Amino acid sequence: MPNETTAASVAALRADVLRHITYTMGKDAPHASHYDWRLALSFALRDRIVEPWFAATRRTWETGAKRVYYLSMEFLVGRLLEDAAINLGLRDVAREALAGLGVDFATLVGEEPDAALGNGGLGRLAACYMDSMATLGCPGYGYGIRYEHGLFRQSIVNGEQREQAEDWLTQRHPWEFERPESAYVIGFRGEVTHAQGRAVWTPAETVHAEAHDTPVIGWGSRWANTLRLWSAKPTALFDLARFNHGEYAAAAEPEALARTLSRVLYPDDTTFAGKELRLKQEYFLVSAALQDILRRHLAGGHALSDLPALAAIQMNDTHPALAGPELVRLLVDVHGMGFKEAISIAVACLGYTNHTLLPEALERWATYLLGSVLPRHMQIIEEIDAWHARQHPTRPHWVGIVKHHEVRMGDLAFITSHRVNGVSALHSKLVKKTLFPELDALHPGRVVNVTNGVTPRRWLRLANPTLATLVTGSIGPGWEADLERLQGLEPLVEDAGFRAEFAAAKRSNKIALTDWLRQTQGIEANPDAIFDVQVKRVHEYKRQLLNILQTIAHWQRLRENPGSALPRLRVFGGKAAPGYQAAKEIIRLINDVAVVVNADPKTRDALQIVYPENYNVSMAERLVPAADLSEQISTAGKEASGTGNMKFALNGALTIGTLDGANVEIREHVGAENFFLFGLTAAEVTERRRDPEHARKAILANQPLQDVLQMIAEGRFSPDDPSRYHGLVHNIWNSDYFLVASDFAAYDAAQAQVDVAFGDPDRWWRMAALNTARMGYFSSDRAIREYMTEIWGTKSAL
Ligand code: NBG
Repeated sequence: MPNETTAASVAALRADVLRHITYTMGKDAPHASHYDWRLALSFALRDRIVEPWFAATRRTWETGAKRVYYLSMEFLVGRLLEDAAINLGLRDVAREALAGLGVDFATLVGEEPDAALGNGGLGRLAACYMDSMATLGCPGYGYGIRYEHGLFRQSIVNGEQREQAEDWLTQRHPWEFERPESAYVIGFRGEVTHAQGRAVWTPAETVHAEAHDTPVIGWGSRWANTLRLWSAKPTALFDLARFNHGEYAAAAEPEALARTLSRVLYPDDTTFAGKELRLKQEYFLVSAALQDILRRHLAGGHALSDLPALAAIQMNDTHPALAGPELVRLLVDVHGMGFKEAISIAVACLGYTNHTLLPEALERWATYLLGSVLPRHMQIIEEIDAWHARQHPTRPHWVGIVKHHEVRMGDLAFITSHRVNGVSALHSKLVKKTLFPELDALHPGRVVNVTNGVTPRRWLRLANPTLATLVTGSIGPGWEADLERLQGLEPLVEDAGFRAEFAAAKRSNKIALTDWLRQTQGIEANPDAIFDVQVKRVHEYKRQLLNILQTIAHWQRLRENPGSALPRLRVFGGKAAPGYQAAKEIIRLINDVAVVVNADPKTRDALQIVYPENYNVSMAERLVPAADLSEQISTAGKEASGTGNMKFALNGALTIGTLDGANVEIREHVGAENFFLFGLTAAEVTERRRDPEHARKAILANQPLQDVLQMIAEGRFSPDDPSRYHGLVHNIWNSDYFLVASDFAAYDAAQAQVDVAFGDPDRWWRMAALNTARMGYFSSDRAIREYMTEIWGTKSAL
């Protein structure tokens, strides 16, 4: 690490913080608030990022290195202050510098709002990948939208989710640089005419996309890349004539219209929101990004035919799938290239990552909508479709992009990319077999797998300083950028002293969580209980329902036989999409059950349920280090990968899980004996669904489950409204698409195994430490290296 904590570095940072208090915040130090100090510190750290950032940019220009452009509608970065301090090697320096001024570093860190520009795994993955690209010296840009309102704030009122607008930008955001000079015109609607053999699109509406750049510094400050987020601005300022006529609201209309484009993040990533505004947002991002990419390429004096040698463009799911048609449009209509050359350049540049098999999440736009919002793109999409059809005359007739008056964005992304990847081994196999079997057969080798990863800087070093210190003390520094080194812990696992230290680190994290629960939830939790955590978006396929049903069965057994199980704290957290009623009902059920169970004097010491509201990245940073047990219990074949599963296992939690997504590979790496496996496999799930009686049979075969459903149906957890959950219970008996009933018995048995293992501390801590030691593979650095060699064809510029 650079930047030792020396008296000189502390004094220098302190002086810079004071300078920013005075000249940036305009405050006299004795009157500065926490807010002032946090911003001043952020500016002082940002100053230290600027030099390496410039150096990286200069080096990329000088060496003519290929750049990666990561297009994503979501970047779930969370807080940035501590992350920047850690990657700069200045966390301790900052703490000391502030302490000398009578300011507490941790307090400032805790007051930073989360940048919640994403929904869940897909957006957080993009943020981890930005960190790894910067750490590996892979020259690159993240392109996204600077939403004024990120993911909604969740509160739980009488057990129910309420949504409030999120307002991270009401405070000054110190990490970004506004670039009013980097603005592009983005068009919508209008008409297409032809002149001199070329199509001329005259949009009826236009907005400006204005860039905001946030430097992303890598570990050890050796490289920095740019996260460039676009915000929408009107092309025409407000209408002075109308204003002068007293039409004040109408005068401001163009501005309001434009701004809606970057106003809100769509709060759903698992269903396809067929909204015109969403389509416009997607095109807004894609067009701004591609205009910027071509401008940079041409500024370097390169021929357009050289674009694939210098630019790799990755589409994060289908949301930016208009990148293919937009690139073709710019090359053909603006730069006069022939269609065939343009499409082959597009395919050579583009890659597509698929993140879901759920059919309801695959984007499809009605042709009349796409054709009216983007008339020229509709023509180009049809041209691409015809070109592809000509190349594959023997293809099955149902293969194609435009079918049944819809544009299928998955097929578009596939056809316009040279590589398509899934995000875990199982998922990639299913992408080939079930999602795109025909396209896979036409393009053998195009579909590859890159199993997801998470950044060890944030998810171990930052979030879990106690364990990070133990790791460094045991195997030396450097694992943060070379996570496979964690293997060095393996021999230590046999050492009782090491295991005791490992357990002590976990215990101190659990105590910290207990303190937080006391302060925020008013709950007195027992730090010696098993901390059993399920945090993620709430969705039927993720089966929070299975968890709460088993919790009720467990509670019943405890009532009959107190002392029959070890104490447990069951933590749930996560948001449901506002329009997703079934998921909201599950949240309510969990909270209703919590009220009854937590009030039971018979079981209070042995079982507690908590649902802290507004789960986000910074809450994950508290929960992950404190968990003993990680719940990864989706219906097999539904979770593309999961990344929470990786964070928990890396921090020494054991997984209870199905053979789904990356669970499969996690289990292979940590060892089957260190993983609580249960449930049907993906193939068995498909098979079981063929029996229309599957749920009924499973329920009738399992008395505890039958009792649980009976209690819920009778209103035991909703005495004020006994029929509240009739629909839910009816649905489990009669359809149960996600096979909660069929997996219940196996899950219940696996939970009993957890108790057995936790009751044997030697065994448990050996298992837990082996999880940490064997998770090196799941670093996002490994994943990004695979993207660089298998998909992007780029090299480190370090
Ligand atoms: C999510 C999957 C997760 C996966 C992340 C990141 C979407 C559409 N998909 O299983 O559900 O870990 O993507 O790949 O958000």
